[in-house]
Amino acid sequence: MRQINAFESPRFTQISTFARLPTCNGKEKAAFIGIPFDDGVVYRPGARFGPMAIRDGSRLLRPYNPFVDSEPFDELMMCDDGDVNVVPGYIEDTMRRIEEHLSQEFVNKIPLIAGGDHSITLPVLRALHKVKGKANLIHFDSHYDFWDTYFGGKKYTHGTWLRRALEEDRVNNVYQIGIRGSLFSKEDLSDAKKLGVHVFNIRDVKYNYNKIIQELRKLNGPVYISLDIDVVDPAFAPATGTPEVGGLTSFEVMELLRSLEVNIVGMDVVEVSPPYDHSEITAMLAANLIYEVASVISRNLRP
Ligand SMILES: [Mn+2]
Repeated sequence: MRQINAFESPRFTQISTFARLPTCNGKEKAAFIGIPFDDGVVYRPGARFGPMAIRDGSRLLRPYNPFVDSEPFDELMMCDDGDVNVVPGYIEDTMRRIEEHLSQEFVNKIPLIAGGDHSITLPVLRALHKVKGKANLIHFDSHYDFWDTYFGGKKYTHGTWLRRALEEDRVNNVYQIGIRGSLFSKEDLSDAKKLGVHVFNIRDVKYNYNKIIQELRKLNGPVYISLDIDVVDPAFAPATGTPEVGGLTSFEVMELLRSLEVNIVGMDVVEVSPPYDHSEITAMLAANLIYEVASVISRNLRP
């Protein structure tokens, strides 16, 4: 058993690592990594505290996932690789550090990342592209995140990372799931088409669930999952930067993840802002979503 034994050492004790797993020593197949940066936000701050809260929210995770029939911690020899050294207040310096750090991780590990705001995903995709070539992107979010600039030409925010990734040709097919909420204008809808992004909005998920599952199963080649916690309804995930009402339940997003029979090479859960949380609701959900994806990865890797 890789976790600290909960029958000997109570779950509220010991140094906080993800799921009370050991720190990494190099041989592992998957690693939890924190990227505690939130200077890309345009509304509520606080996602810099995401990795800390998600580690604490993961203390109840147990080794066996019965719904995926998987023991991800053992099968992936999962470990906690600490945090990227971000530079508060300096987004471009931070992006360089993230890219450098993740370029090492992607070589022989599957990174399971806790953000941070969504601006961190651009340098992660740059690293992934550099190491493994272009991957498909499954993007769970209530927002498109492909706006061009904010505040007078500022190119790097948590609402622009996807447009930058597309401009830089870092990704293959992009599927967005759970999109909803008010938009800046009707043109946002046509921009999705122009950019070649496949959009499944919240109604598609609620009314045509099986069609989405079938579409995603057709994805060939490596897949990166980027999950903004605001895809989940604020009733289930209140602690986030730009909440949108009328979203997925925590069960629905877990089932969507469990259904993915694709080659997942990495993932992130971003935009968890603990100062807005209550009773660890959002942090526990984020920890469980990382656990579900790890479970699915180990199931899919089995011959
Ligand atoms: Mn969002």
